Amino acid sequence: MTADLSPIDRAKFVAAKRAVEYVEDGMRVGLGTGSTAAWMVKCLGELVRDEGLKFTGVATSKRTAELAQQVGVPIVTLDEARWLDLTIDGADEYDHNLHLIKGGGGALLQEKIVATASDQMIVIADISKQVEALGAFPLPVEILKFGWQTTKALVEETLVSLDVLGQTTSLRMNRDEPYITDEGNYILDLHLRRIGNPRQLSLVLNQIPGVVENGLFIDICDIVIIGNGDGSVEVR
Ligand code: ABF
Repeated sequence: MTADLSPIDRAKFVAAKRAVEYVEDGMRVGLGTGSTAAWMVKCLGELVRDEGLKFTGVATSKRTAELAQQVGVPIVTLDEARWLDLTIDGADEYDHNLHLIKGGGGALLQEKIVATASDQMIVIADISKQVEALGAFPLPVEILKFGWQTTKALVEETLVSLDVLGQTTSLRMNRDEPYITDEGNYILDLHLRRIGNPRQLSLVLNQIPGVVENGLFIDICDIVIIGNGDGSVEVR
């Protein structure tokens, strides 16, 4: 599975490989979305096949559910699982408080619901995701289609009132059409450069009617496992 990996893929793979060591028999495990999380799902598939690991997964996107099926990871819905022991997912940025920006892959809503329903959340990442302050990566905000332009204007007004740097927003596109999430919503990407107070911004954004959820994960992540291109791993 790992022959001829580029340094970046090796970094993602070794982080994923270390993270699956936390999965024990009988656990209910949230399965993240994205290229790093995909390595984790493949590693779990290997453990099921080669070592008879018995656990159930809850996918955070259609993509992840499909991959899990392909590699033989048993999946149930979150409603069937109700509460999870552990979620393993990627991130777009993490800071020294282990606050995150997620949602670059478009699955932030299910990712946040699943991570919040877990006793423990482990983020797997390469070192490029580590930042001094969140915000260089555009902050995804999932919004309803209904009245989306009004919601966008309200979000922009809110950013101005909070004096957040940058302040441009764009509707995420998929070729010539708006990007549609698994839940049938749109995504606004907020280009902010630096988020001084992520906790406040997250709370205020979620007060806006039309906003379904934002990509700031505050006090949700417990551990970050960082993979490096040379195959070494750090745990924070
Ligand atoms: C998911 O995948 C997202 O929340 C995040 O946007 C993205 C990270 O993707 P990758 O691992 O491909 O960089 O975890």
